[in-house]
Amino acid sequence: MGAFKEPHGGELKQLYLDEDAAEQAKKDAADYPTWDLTARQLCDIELILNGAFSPLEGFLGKADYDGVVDNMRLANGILWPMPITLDVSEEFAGTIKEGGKVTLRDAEGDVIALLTVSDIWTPDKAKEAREVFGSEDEAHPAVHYLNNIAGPVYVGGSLEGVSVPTHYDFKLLRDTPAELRGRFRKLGWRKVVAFQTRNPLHRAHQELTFRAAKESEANLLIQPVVGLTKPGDVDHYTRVRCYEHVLEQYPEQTTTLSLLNLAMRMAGPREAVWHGLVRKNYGCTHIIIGRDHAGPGQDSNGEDFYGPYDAQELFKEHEEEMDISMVPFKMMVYAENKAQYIPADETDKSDNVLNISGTEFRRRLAEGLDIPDWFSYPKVVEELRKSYPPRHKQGFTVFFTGLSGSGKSTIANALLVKLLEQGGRAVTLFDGDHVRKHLSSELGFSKEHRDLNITRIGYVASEVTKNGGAAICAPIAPYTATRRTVRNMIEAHGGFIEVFVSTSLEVCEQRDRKGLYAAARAGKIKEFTGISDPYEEPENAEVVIDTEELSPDLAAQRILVKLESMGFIR
Ligand code: PPS
Repeated sequence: MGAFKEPHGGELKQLYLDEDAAEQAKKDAADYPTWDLTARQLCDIELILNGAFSPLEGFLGKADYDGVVDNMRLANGILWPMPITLDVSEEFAGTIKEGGKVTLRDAEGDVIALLTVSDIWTPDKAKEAREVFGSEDEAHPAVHYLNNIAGPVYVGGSLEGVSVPTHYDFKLLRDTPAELRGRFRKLGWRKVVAFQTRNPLHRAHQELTFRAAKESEANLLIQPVVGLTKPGDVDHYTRVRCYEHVLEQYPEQTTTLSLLNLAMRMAGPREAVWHGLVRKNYGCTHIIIGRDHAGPGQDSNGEDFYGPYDAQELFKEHEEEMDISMVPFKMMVYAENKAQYIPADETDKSDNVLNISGTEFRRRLAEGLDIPDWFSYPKVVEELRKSYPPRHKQGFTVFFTGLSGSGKSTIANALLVKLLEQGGRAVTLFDGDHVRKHLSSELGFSKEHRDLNITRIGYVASEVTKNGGAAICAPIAPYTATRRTVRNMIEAHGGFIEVFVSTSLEVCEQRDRKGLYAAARAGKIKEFTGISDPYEEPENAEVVIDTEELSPDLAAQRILVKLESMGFIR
């Protein structure tokens, strides 16, 4: 396989207009309907325009899309496994026509490209899910995206690039295919093995990548994905700082690092072929394909979406045509008795093999426990510990929910004082009444307004949590779905402890400290929770408090014990 032949399907595409034409296009752009590109579309368009997705010249038209979905081929027969489509709303689709132009902008309103529309159609998403991702199960992140996030109409057409999408981070590490090919040429690298990753690298990865490069007598390109990866992955800022540390571990002049702004689909076998074609475009001659490459995890029945070697098999079938070689990924394990990493299939009975799984590694990070040097590099662990501090250094939100007069505020106040007494974190209380006065004064009690009120509280609490503080929220929050939304907002940044104050309606009404229940019964207050408006009881709250049994002091104490057992306070 020769290095640096032009990629499959012809030359490397470069779809940007020259400077004068781009200036003119920016002026013309105002005359066309505008579509604001989504985060995924921005990733896709960058790689179409810079040639990483050669031979694509735009978002797929209908014939190409059908071919790609049915048999991984464009209408002209060229291998291309992933539908790269521009999904839009029905409303927007109604404003455009085939043959017309569309202005594509980024979130700041900058014109990225002009699209000449070739096709507008409504795809069969269930078929796309089955054929491309092998399943209609929404536990697959790409199927979830297809069904719930992507617009219902696809628009195909060719692109004229106007401006390069802006990145403010890691500028020196971002390369176009032409730039990376140029670097390889300059360095005299005739054979290059690419390593694709969306995770931080530890010693085992360094060992396996270096071994793969050595065995192929090639140089090594670490090309991590920094576009969109699997939800829950380590953020790319942290990862890139880690990669830079790992780079120091390779012998000089052997290895280079370049970031790829790809939006992954986690499509296993098809994704592996796609990754191969992209790396070929970047000038690589080999790519490492591992066990369960780009795997999406498990489906709703707890079964793997793809077999562990499906990706390698599909790649092998098309390897010749793709003109890039697969280097199968070897599992490396640490043999303590030999004080070195060896391939798992070369160990023998006398070896004392050590391993720390991904889950165990995350547990140790969360609890601030030891991570041995044989597993990772101290500088990598330090970066990860800074971004993912142990729980006792993370922020958290205690979110009370319960009927009016159930005792939420009283317990919340007791908890506030106890946390302040302990010290160590800034504590902020968002009590229902206070929030209604300062944050949501214009809102009433319709479902829509209550949801808005709760998501506002959730947003502010998530900011407090993100910055390491403790937020205590005490609204009624009557709807399960809204509470779940808030949980998702906050759990991304720290702890979320839902406390259901389960005081019954009868008791709340008997107490009626503010006289609101009487007024509600008399019809003077409308939409009153429990009387004329619903309250959906939480089923999975971390703490349930029955105020008929527990004093506010003991209730607050119970929450502190929960926080302790979860590791947030010690
Ligand atoms: S919600 O549903 O979470 O947005 O409600 P919240 O922001 O917690 O506001 C509840 C407080 O507002 C007073 N109030 C009412 N509650 C429920 N329904 C109606 N219609 C209503 N009108 C006024 C009441 O005092 C609630 O305070 P708490 O502290 O819960 O008793």
